[in-house]
Amino acid sequence: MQTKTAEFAPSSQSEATPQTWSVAAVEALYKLPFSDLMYRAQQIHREHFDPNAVQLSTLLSIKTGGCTEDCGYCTQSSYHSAGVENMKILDIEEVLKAAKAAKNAGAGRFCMGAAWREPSKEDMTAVVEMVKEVRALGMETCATLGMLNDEQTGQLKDAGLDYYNHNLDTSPEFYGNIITTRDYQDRIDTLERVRKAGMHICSGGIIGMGESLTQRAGLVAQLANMNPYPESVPINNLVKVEGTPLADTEDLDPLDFVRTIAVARITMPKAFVRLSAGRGEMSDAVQALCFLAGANSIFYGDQLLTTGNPEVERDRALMNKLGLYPLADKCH
Ligand code: SAM
Ligand code: DTB
Ligand code: SF4
Repeated sequence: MQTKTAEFAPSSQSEATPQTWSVAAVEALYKLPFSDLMYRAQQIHREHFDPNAVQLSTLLSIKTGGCTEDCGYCTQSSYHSAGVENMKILDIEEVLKAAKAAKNAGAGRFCMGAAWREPSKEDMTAVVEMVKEVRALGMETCATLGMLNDEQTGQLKDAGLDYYNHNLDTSPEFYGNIITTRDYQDRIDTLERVRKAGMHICSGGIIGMGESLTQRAGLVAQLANMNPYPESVPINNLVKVEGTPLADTEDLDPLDFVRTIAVARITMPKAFVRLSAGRGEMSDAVQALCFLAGANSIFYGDQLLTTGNPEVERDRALMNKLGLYPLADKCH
């Protein structure tokens, strides 16, 4: 695939005058006529980015299952019975093999995920090695390992970690319906430590967990009001898995997902907005609407963490059909 360099990549968000978004203002965006919302999102997208360039991140679960947290959506929680085994951490060789394959397939960023509440000392030693070696392949690095303390953010920064993913997941008001083993402030504290250590933040949430429109707007407002807001904002559509408490949640109207992408684009103009989990269940037409709404990043690779993602071949075909190309952005 032809790649394109990041000539439209955003400059640091900290330069911009921070704008505060009330939940009501975000909700009002959601309620715009669909065409007006899309038009606004596209105008803003085109002001800051090449609208045809898409950032590609490949995910690898480096430690799967057996998690001590009770996140209601998650297959990896030991509170649920989604049939995911508690596995040990992958060897560095397996991680590098997957990273090389991702690079060869055209991914620019490699994201390592672990089913931990927080990493232990030994976990950190292994992850630091992985980050160094993946970065040495010339890829951007991202990790999502749960909560971090100051020492750990320092270790990851020194190892060369470019992005840390830690999602707010939902609004503060709805959070307690989904997770009880750690609170919203824990998440904000970790994100503040990541920022203080000088890494880029990847933070977003999940749509379609039974939240109200106001609560959905509440998540976007929380993200947009971070100062600076995250460089990368993954918007996940809940992947419903048998054995998790959210397995029987009512389906989200795909247009409400598209609206969320547009609202994220308008409120966080310079962020990479990632059309994340749930693409496997989306038609090409819905995905095309998401790109029109301002999504400019995807998870690329046949697997997310424990669930499937569209196959690389299908994504290549979709990108060709839409005239999209991978962004060869480098933040280091
Ligand atoms: N254990 C770490 C943590 O929770 O911070 C990192 C891995 S965790 C699986 C990363 C994120 O994946 C979650 O915060 C959530 O937003 C997303 N996620 C997990 N399961 C999902 C599902 N079934 N559908 C959509 N998103 C999901
Ligand atoms: C994010 O926001 N979504 C990714 C990544 N960050 C770590 C994870 C999606 C997980 C989907 C369910 C699974 O595969 O287990
Ligand atoms: Fe554990 Fe992360 Fe899954 Fe929550 S989302 S149960 S912390 S792996």
